[in-house]
Amino acid sequence: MLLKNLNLASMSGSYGLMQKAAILIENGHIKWVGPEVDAPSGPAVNCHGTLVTPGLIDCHTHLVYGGNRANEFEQRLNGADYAAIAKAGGGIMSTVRATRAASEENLLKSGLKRLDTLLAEGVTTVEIKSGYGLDVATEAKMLRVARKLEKQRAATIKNTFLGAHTFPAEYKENHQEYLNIVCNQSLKSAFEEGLVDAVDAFCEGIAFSVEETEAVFKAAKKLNLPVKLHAEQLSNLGGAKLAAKYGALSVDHIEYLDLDGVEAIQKSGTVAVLLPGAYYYLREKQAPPVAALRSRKVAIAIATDLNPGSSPVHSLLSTMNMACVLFGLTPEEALLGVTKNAAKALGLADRGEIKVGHRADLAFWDVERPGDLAYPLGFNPISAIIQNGQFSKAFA
Ligand code: DI6
Ligand code: FE
Repeated sequence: MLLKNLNLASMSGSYGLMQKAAILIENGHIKWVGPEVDAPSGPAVNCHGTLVTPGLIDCHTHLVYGGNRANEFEQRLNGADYAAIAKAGGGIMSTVRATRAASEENLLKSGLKRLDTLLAEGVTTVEIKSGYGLDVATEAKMLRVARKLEKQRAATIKNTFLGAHTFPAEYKENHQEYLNIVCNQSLKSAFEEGLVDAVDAFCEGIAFSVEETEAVFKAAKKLNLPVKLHAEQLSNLGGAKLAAKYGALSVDHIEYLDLDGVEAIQKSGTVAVLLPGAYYYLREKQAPPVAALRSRKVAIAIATDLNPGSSPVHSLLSTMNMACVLFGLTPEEALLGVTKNAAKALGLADRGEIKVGHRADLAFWDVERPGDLAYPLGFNPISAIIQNGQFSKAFA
């Protein structure tokens, strides 16, 4: 398939702009890209001068879960705080109870609705974490649902095991026992079922300590799985430094990351994933250290963190806007954060830019310039979508 009359933003390095560009797709991959005048001959799809970017990548979501936490949203606005709700048995544990009780069929149905909302904005790759099961069977159930979601849509889904999301009520007083279950049972059996692409943990006062997180990372490394970490979201425990030591793909949240932490992830080539949705919903005051990340040239990605508690955000475009307004990212950094750098955060070398050899995952937009994508809130300028070389949404 040859596409002509494109306003290209390849996202190679920076926007990588080219007017009157053409793209040749073969076997789901980009075979050729360049000025239209140099394009191979043959019948072509006229793209009417629309802007084309790589398909967007949401590299951090928890979109498979049961129940909802609208009540906690209301409680917080009546003065309760996120950590206090969690300590009282709500928070993550509340979603754990609902997810354990939900059938696979219901999780699939509600997950599909959320996934489709993301995909409608030109998202073509989504990461989904477990972590609302916290027992062997339910962790596997969540990841199985994520694999089924991938079968039902042309999008790529990457599964992340998050058995170390928090200590379930039944092991609150016996961390060691739960760690044994995570490392030697849950992770192992989900891995053997082919359900795990990476391993994550929540390193925080209300969840796993640095030492406990390290035990999970060791178990991941034994299985040759890449790691990532929810780090320094509510406080600075030094989780990012540990993640860097284990060559983590990404450290996520990082509002409380200090300069030592920035330097550690710079050395390890770990991506800094910013989650402005959680910052916004929790009405957090401390913003992540964007200036330090920038000056050290750490790759910055952004993601929805779609989850029922701290970030019921179902829009990656809105997340780009929030990263700009709340964290001061430039629109260009925001777009790199959902393309090239988000691919890196998932360890995917075959997407995130429009270049030869990459997957033909493309989003077409009714906007003049790529910077316009981060500008509105609640408006979706998508025009067409190509997923793995095929139109999943055609030009109107
Ligand atoms: N941080 C988050 O933002 C999610 N998990 C985590 O460790 C959401 C957790 C939740 O409140 O359900
Ligand atoms: Fe998260």
